[in-house]
Amino acid sequence: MRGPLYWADMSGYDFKNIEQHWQSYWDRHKTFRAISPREEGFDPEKPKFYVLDMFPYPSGVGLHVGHPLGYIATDIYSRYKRMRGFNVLHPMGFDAFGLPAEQFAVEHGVHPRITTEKNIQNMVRQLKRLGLSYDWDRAVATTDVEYYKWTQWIFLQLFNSWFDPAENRARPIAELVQLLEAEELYVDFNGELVNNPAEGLEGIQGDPIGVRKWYELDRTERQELLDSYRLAYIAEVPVNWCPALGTVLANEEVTNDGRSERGNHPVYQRPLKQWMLRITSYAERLGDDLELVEWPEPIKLMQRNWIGRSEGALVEFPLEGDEADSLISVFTTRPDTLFGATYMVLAPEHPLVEQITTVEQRGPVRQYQQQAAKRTDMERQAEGKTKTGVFTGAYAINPVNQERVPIWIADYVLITYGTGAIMAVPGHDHRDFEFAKQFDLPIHRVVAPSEEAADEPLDEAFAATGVSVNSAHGDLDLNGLPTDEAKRVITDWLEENGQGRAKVQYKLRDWLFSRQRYWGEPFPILHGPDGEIVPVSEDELPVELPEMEDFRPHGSDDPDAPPKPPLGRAPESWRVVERDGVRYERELNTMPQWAGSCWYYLRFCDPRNEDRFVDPKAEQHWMVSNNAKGQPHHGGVDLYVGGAEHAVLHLLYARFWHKVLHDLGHISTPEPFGRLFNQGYIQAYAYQDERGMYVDATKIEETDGQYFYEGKPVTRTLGKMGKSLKNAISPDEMCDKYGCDTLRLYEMYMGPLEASKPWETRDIVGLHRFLQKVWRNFVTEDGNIKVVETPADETLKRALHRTIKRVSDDVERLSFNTAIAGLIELNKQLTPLETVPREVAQPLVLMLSPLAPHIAAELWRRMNCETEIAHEDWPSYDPAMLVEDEIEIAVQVMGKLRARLKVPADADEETIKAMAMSEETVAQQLEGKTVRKVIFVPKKLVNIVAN
Ligand code: ANZ
Repeated sequence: MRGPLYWADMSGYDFKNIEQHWQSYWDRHKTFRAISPREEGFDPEKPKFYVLDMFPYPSGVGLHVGHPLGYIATDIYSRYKRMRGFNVLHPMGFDAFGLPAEQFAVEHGVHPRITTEKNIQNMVRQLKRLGLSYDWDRAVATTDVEYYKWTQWIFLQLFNSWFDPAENRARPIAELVQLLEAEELYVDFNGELVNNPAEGLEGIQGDPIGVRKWYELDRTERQELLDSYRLAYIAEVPVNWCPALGTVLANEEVTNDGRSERGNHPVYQRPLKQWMLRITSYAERLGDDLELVEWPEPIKLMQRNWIGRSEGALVEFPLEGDEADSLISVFTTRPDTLFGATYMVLAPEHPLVEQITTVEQRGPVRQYQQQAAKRTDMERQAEGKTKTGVFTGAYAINPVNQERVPIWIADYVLITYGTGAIMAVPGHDHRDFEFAKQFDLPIHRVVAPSEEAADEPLDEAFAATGVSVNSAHGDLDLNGLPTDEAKRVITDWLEENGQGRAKVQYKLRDWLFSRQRYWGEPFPILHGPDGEIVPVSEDELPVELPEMEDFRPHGSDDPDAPPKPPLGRAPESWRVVERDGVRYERELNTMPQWAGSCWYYLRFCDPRNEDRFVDPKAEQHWMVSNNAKGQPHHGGVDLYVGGAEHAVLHLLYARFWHKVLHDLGHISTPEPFGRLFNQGYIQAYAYQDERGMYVDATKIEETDGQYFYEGKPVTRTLGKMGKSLKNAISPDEMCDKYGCDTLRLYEMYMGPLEASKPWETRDIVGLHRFLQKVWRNFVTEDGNIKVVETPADETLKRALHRTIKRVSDDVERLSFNTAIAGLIELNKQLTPLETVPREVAQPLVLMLSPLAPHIAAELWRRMNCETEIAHEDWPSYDPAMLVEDEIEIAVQVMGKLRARLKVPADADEETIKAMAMSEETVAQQLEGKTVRKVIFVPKKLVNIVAN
């Protein structure tokens, strides 16, 4: 592997040429190629390690120094794992469909593919300049036709599957047909599947008598039945419709005051026919399987809250005097409070409203419904808002005591949750209490801290648990039972009396999966003349986006105008497909941006496969991992690093697709990401002038602690780095000035990886000096290497072994700031020496190489090492050399003792500070905070000031 040495600029550390040389060397030699099974050079003995970054959206502005924080960290870890003998997969790609590219294209009249490709090129250039050890041969963009062909294929898998509740997994829809044909399953009159004809008689909805068999259904009924069970289906659902943008928006894309995040246009709630994915079938498994993965607790909690599991009961309230025996079904988490239900509330959109409202109440009810339609769910549920509502004139009967309860409609009840109706218990629910006060409805106490307090008046809702009181009628007596017990007793009673049953309810909604956009994956779906939905067959994939001149969504001022997706204007040759003389129209919506990122980590295992989305051998090699005990762990990617902003959507959607593919036997693991790590943010000072406008942070002058812009005073605040605060710093600029090895070290040295921390360009110099010192310790002024074969003295040897132990431990737990501190310390010990003993020089350069790979590769070669340093073994230490004096240091955060730290007696201030900050409990305290100041009392104390 010995090539020509690079001899430029003998006088000093010539980072520019060194970095250029090694980057092009790695490119040419494909040094970081990951080798899959069936590929030449594959070594089955080598364990694999899969390190993944959340791939970026290729935006036109390129990267700022905040973006690569996580990329640098994963790169260090990947390089380290390679040196530890792993076959490392470390790929990169681009999440390239989506609104910004399309918006840019519309504004500048360029095709989104052209802008996207240009942006990708620029990002690749920027990433390569950071010396990141990606296997670039595996790069994919979600917009590549060869990639989205398989996104469409996965969509077909979803379309052709149903979720079998009996087995709690997805199965091919053909198996549902078989079960129906074999009469192992029947359909009841609610369209629900039952496996025993008698069950149809017992539906708690009351009405069905008997069931229907498959052969009794006509063609359309069969089609409808199957469609209603597919994991991908079309439904009319209330959506955020933005006529001005001509598209449906996700909740996250709508502001609190009901306007579009982009462009600030009005957004209306309206029912529209949309593609949906049945993620709700997986609610239980998505919640339970969080146990299987090693993720930060706050992210698991956010996913659990998003899934929103509630245990409770469905209770049926009969309508008073209703011959048709209609029932109002409610979901409650507190069935024990049933005796305190003094009224009911239906969501204004509830289908029963129309039927039950009395003639006198029709006017006000209708008016209220119109008013409610204008509000978003968020507004409707806002705390502290005065409760509003209207009486329908109708009554229901409380099933436990036969009392009449008035039925109201009110917008604090949402149609999208539970059954869209509630039993109101004002004595024990805050919202119901406010409502009852507002409208003078009775408030009863049915729960008390103790039985003695049964008749204590209620000044506010008593929402806590306690014992049931005032809750007996006929054979049912809950009095004196603690809340949990009362819930059980009443639920059993309801079930026995056919008035209800236990129910687990989830907040999770099915995933709205279509967008009225051009720049997305087309659906592989055709619509027949009589509304029939036909999938495109696999061998006809991909369905390519048609070339179009005008791909703009056509907006409208009229909120009732139907959506007109841009693909509706595609040439007829694309839109219309003829088969056996029948004309089919292609689906005109496209998939949302989340689709492509749901499975890219699988494609990286086998990115050029033309016959399958991933080869099973490659998938098994890269995705099946062993834990410390040698058993396969449950997630495939061994380390996934990205921002916490993806806590729910991307991570939940990807888990869902993964589980479906797993159920259908296409992949091996139940979870996609075994270990997740969230890096913090890089913040930067931002400056505002008197008018509050942000001014260019690079043009600020400081005098006596005051900040000036063009001579005028400005105020300084700390904010997320970016274009909007005018405080972005480009990595290109830092690479030009100091080199990317310096930039990499600085970003890692700023603090623990998970903490957010402010960028200080003047501090980067410190790390640059460190590398210059390393260079001077190894290379003479006239370019000769100072490494010699003479042995090191005892003290230096001990220092080396201590450093190896420490840096290995630190890198293993992603604590790169302390690892760097360790190397700085070791390098200091070399400074007074004329020459460096090889037995110290080599391990030092090896340890430096994941962190600052270019200078390390250069020194390695100058030391006459013939091997590729990237594939060298990580140095090991001799435990006998570690015995040493240690002292204990107290670590405080904001003056509060958080840890006691054992540090080497001779550790310097910087090292101790860095160790203190990365200590586990301290790091936890610092999470999400910014370190303002670190006070150091030698041999005693570190106190960290952060907020
Ligand atoms: C009676 C009751 C008594 C309730 C009590 C609470 C306390 P979570 O935990 O979020 O699942 N609810 C049910 N469906 C609703 C809807 N569509 N819109 C608004 N509120 C709804 O909350 C479940 C509780 O929220 C249910 O239990 C119901 O009020 C209300 F002392 O029923 B409860």
